[in-house]
Amino acid sequence: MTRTAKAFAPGRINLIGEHVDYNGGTVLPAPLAIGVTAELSARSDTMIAIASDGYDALDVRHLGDEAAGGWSDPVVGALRAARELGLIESGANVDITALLPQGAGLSSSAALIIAVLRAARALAPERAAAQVSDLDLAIAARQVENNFMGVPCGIMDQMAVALGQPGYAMALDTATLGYRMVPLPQTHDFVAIHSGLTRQLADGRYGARKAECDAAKRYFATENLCALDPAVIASAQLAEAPRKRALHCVNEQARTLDAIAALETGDIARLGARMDESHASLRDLFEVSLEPIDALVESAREHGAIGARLTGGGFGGCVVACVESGHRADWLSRLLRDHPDARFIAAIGGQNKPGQKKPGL
Ligand code: GAF
Repeated sequence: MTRTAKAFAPGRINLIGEHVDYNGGTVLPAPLAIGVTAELSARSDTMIAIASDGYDALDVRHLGDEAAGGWSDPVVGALRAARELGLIESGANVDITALLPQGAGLSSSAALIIAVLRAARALAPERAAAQVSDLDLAIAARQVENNFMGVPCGIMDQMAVALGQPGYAMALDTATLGYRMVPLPQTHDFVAIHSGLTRQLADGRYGARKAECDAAKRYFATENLCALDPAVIASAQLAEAPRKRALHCVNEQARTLDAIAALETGDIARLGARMDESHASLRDLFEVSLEPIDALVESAREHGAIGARLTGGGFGGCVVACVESGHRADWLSRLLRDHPDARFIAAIGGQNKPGQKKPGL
């Protein structure tokens, strides 16, 4: 009988710390309950047969294939990585169930890669599987995106997807990969709302921002833009774009550290203020927002969110809003009434904590 293994990997929202994970900074992502499930069965040849309901497609590839620029690249890349990690020797039949929208800024690509890697690990002989930790999977998944798919992303998404825990945000120092789990508040939810605008990390705009940050790194001779002194950036003889990106990084780092402290001490108003400032900086200094997203964020606040911002890479996708749990349903219906193109995707924290008994039950 052919052995099969099934594994799940969640999407994530990032509460704060945007575009700093490839610039030496700290981020605060949290896993969602929705994500991607991969079912794998080993084949004796080197073919990869991929079926996917969520992406509504079938594809046949080869383990030796290079990236083709299509939806199945993450699967091929993940299986090539699984072979390098000693988890598989040949091809596989792969069945993907994806409940995560693509191009929404919720790490659908990292979730797909990690789900396939986890399934490959579950299928592997015990001795081989024991050699591969969740951290190894996160690092391998980033390499798949960077080196196989050609997406120059940082490490936040893969770490959050591979190591995140339901009910917690992950305060992650992307320079050292040190992290600690910070419980989400019982009183508030973080809600992901899709703006209705889809974007792709591979479309060049993310890469352009990365290149501008690299120019700033070269100018200041540092790998860590987040540790620079803002006064030094302000007085630098640097082109406007790299200067603005570097300034965003320094300020975002300070905001993120303050937001983590606020979350840890239950100061939700302060956390919300940092989220608002983060959005303004993504709009004005990092320039990855779009007018309809600014309007959605603005409206989320007007309807009572404690804080709201773009989440993920930008140029479309989702906003995350922090809302009092008891007011969420009402807040959501008013927001969606004003923004017919927007839609609710997921909420975490407060009353949604897995395993948490509802009051009165
Ligand atoms: C995308 C990338 F994949 C992440 O690495 C990160 O840079 C994020 O955009 C922006 O913070 O999700």
